[in-house]
Amino acid sequence: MTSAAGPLDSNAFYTVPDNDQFMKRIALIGPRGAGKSLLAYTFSAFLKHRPSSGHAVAVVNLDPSVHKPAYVPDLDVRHFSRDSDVALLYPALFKDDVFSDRFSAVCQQSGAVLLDCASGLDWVWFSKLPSDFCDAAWLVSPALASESLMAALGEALDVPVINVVNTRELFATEQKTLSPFSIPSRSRKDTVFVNAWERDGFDALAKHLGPLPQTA
Ligand SMILES: Nc1nc2c(ncn2[C@@H]2O[C@H](COP(=O)(O)OP(=O)(O)OP(=O)(O)O)[C@@H](O)[C@H]2O)c(=O)[nH]1
Ligand SMILES: [Mg+2]
Repeated sequence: MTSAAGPLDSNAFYTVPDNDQFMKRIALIGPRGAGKSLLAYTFSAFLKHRPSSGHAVAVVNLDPSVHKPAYVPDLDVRHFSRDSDVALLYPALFKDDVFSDRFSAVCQQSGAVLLDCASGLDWVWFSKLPSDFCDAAWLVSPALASESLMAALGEALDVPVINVVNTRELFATEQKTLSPFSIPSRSRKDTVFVNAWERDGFDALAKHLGPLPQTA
């Protein structure tokens, strides 16, 4: 993806979902403790119980280091490897025929698939999730991500990226101000505020999946 745009046109590097396409496979990425796994659990439960969802929801654990996930994964990276260096693990995993087959089977049986990724963002640049494994990425973070970070993630992952701001209530105002993520974003189209614990903001988040495909 190339662009002659300058820094003020960072939106050119990533595409915000415009809700005309159903985003089925969502990678939850972000810093340690931002609430990716809790969100995977509570948001998948929310979708499952929402009458209009109409489809099963699956959660794939892609965190090899997790001891005891809050949910029962439909597919679990720990059955393939416990190598915590995901920059090395992910490229091998996505080339693994057994994993690929099981992932495809989970996707076929599910309306939405949440991929609960390992913490940190460094691996994104060294071993991006192949875009044939995910349709969009949700950056779960305790404060607003900067335009430049969003642009960099969109460019690296080559899928639409939105910022899901979670655990915000856990941080003091001073910390929010000092956070490197707190540069105000010009565009709010790509930002959703949730509380994974209280299950707040989930209706707005579900809209970012786009309209459900029509079933025959
Ligand atoms: N109060 C509150 N606690 C939260 C929220 N989201 C997550 N937590 C808590 O924050 C802690 C970390 O949440 P996780 O879901 O494990 O975070 P994670 O991003 O998966 O963390 P890693 O897997 O280590 O990267 C847990 O104790 C959660 O219960 C939230 O919205 N509000
Ligand atoms: Mg986690």
